[in-house]
Amino acid sequence: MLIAVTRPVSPTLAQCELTHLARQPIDVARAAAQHADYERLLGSLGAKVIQAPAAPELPDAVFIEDTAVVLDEIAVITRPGAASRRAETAAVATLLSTCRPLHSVGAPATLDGGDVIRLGRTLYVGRSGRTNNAGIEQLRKLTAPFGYSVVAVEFAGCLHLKSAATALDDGLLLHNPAWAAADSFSGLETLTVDDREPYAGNALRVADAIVYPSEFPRTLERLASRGLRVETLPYDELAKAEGAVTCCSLIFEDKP
Ligand code: CIR
Repeated sequence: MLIAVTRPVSPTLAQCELTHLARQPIDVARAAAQHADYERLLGSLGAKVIQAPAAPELPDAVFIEDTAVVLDEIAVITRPGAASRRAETAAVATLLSTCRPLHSVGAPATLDGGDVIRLGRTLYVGRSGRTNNAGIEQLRKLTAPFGYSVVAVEFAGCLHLKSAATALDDGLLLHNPAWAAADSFSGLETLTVDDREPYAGNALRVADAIVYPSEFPRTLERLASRGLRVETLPYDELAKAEGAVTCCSLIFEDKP
């Protein structure tokens, strides 16, 4: 069965980390309502939604993707690049320890799950303000025994690699070439975002569907005309905290 681990929106969300966005007022109740819709949508797509414990004192806890990289064989607990986010990992580790053997990234490494795109046995890992070389190397060592290869990717202009590109299936990437050069993903087929929608490169695969924000109608059209099954939902309030749809869940098979 497909599991989706989520974490509630914290009442402190407005104090979130921000890197590329200007701070603007966040309506936490509206963000929580959008998050609840997101959880319902994941459930309707066949995932069993498991909520990690609320962490009201951790503003960015809802963006649980950054705390772990869950593969079929192991889960890697990250060491988030933002110091304010490091306390998020403990509860996630406890929860994931019931599903996978756990490994952890240790100092001086930093790694955010939002920088890791998995396509089959290849992990594309963004070198970013959040993920450093040591983080990439530790992930490489931890996953190589299971046949994964790690490809480091340079990008600029956005927070995480997954703000610039995400997998639509194991051979197709949704991609904003303004933020990550196309040759970083050589050999892969890419579908580019509409250049008026720079934030449109983040889509979440859930079973045979793509969960996608309704704020990017032009890129949505490109996804639909590819014949992909796309389920949209409003996501603009969580986006003010620099979050995107992949950030709010960890999705994996309970028994791969
Ligand atoms: C942060 O800056 O860490 C949060 N405000 C947003 C994290 C978004 N996570 C993601 O893209 N994976």
